Amino acid sequence: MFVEEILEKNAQLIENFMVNHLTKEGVPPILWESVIYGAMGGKKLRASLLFATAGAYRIEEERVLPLAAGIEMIHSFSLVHDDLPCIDNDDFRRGKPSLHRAFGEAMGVLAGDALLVEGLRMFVENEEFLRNFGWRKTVAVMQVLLRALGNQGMVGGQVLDLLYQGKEGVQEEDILDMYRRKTAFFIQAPILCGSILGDASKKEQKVLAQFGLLVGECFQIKDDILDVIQESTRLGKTAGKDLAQGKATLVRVRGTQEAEKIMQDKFQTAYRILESLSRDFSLLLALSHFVVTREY
Ligand code: GRG
Repeated sequence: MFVEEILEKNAQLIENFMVNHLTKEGVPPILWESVIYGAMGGKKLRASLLFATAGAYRIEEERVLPLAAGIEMIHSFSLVHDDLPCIDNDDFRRGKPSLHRAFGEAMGVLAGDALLVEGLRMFVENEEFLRNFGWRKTVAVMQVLLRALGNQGMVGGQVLDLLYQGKEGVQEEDILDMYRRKTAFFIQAPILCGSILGDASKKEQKVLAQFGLLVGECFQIKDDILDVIQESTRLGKTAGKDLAQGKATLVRVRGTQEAEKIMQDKFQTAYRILESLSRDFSLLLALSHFVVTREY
């Protein structure tokens, strides 16, 4: 199966799980509808990274589905809030109007909040997940996710993104630091979660952490390149926004070709360090290759 087919199959699995497990009872219909709207669509890459890592430790997809769905809901929350008028002000996401355009700004805020909270509940309150992995691993996984999202992670990264906007002379290292926080930590997180659930050795966890961070950086650099070279319809979101909004990006300071080269170097390093482990991580490597070759 090609990587894109695997991604599609996994996306279907995740979306079905979300629809079937997100409680409707006692929830205002507009909230349920907008949460589902925000959670649907997209590549569901982070879920696939978790499946691939857990799979390397012989954990079946079904057993990590609640966590995979939760991670994707949390990721969807970040996109919904990112699109709000007070942040990136985008009307288009995942090939459809962004959530606040479809349901209004207040629902953009509230459905975003719900995606974060219900995303955590998706696995923390799942009896089978708790039975399979126990409290210790469940808390460890939550720590990984919350650390990636917190003030030193995604929230802090998003703040830096806003502060650097329209500013001249932002240094390359500051941009890469912002990429790590805003994006890379939450690409690294599902890989770390898979390694924790799989009882990976300390050495394997360290290598997977380095690998995940590099792939996460590659993901954001590729995102910036696509913003310049790809069309909105293929991206499912508004292309050319970074330049229009004066965003500090690697493409802006180094140009598209140089940015591509920096990304390829990081990808090669990531590939080499993961290959140094004797376990079969071929699916994880294939997904990381997709990250740097993707067109959307
Ligand atoms: C974490 C509490 C808390 C707040 C979040 C709004 C915000 C603060 C952060 C925004 C972070 C963000 C949206 C970073 C960009 C990362 C990025 C390029 C996402 C696109 O991911 P894809 O391409 O999206 O995987 P799909 O639609 O495929 O799921």
